[in-house]
Amino acid sequence: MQDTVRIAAEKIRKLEVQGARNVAIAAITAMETLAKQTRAKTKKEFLKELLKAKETLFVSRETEPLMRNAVRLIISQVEKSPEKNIKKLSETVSMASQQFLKDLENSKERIAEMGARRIRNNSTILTHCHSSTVTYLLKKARQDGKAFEVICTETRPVFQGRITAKEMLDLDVKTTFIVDSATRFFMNQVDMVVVGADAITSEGNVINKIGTSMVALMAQEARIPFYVVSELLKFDPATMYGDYEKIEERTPTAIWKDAPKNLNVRNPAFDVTRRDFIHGVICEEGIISPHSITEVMHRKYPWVFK
Ligand code: RUB
Repeated sequence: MQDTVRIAAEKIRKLEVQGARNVAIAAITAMETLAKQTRAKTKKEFLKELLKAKETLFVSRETEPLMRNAVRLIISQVEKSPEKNIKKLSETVSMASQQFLKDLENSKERIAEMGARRIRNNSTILTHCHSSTVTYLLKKARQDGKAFEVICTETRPVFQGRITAKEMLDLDVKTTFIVDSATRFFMNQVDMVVVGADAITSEGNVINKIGTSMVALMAQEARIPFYVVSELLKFDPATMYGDYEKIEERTPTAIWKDAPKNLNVRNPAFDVTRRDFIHGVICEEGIISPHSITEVMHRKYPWVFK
C-alpha cells in the first residue's frame, strides 16, 4: 500500500518532480491514492498508514514546507473526524486533498493576475531557476498583451533555467539565456527580478534555489526591484518556534562526476534571501511586504500554527 507513496517520494528525491508546487501536488496525490487503496481495518491502523506516508514524504526533500503543510492538513482532518468507518475516512482524505489542490490553483490564478499587472510594457525581467508560479505569472502578462523580454540564468548544477527558457520561447517571449555568473553583467539591463520560493520563514526571509540570494544582492546594488512570487503556504511555521529551515544538500557528483579524490565538493540546493532585499512577496493576498508574512499567515491560514 505504501508503494504509491514510496514511488512518489523517490521521484521527488531524484528531482523527477521539480519545484515546490509540483512536489506538493505529487505528495498530495500519493496520499489520496494511499487512502483509496488502504486495507486498514480500524481508524488507528489507517492513521498509522498515513503517518508512515508522511514520514516517507517529508524526508524525500527537506526544504518543502508547502508539501509538509498540505500533508499535515490532510492528516489532521482524519484525526479530527468523529468517523470510524474506513471508507468514510478515506473520503475525508480525498476531500481534503482535492480542496487543497483547488485552493492551490486559485492562489496561482490570483498571484498571476496581480503579478502580471506589475510587468511593465517593453520591460526586461530576469528570473533564476524554474518556478511554475513565476512562469504562469509571465504567461498571464503575455495573455494580457504585455510585451517584455526575459533573461534566464541557466541555474547550475541541474539547469532548471532551460525549462524556463523553453517555456518562455513557447510563449513567444524574446528570451536570453546566461550562465549564473553573468547575472551582474546583465543586471543593469533589467527592470525587474522575479523568483519563486521553496520556503518563507516567520521573519520574512525566503529560501529558494541556490544563487537566489546572490541575484538579490546584485539587484539591490543596481536598484532593481526584486520580487518573490509565492503561495503563502510555503511559509514554514516551525521557523516561528525557533527551528531553522533545513537546506537540502544534494549529491556532489551533480557538480563534478569524477572529481579528484579528497576534494570536498558541496552542493546545497537552496539559499536564504534576507527580507531586506525583497521588494515584495506576490502572493494570493496581494503584493505584501515580507515583514508582514506572519501576520498575514495568522489571518489567512491560522490552522498552520496548530
Ligand atoms: C526549484 C525552485 C523554485 C521553487 C518554486 O528548485 O527553487 O524556484 O521551488 O517553484 P528544484 P514553484 O528544481 O530544485 O525543485 O513556483 O514551481 O513552486
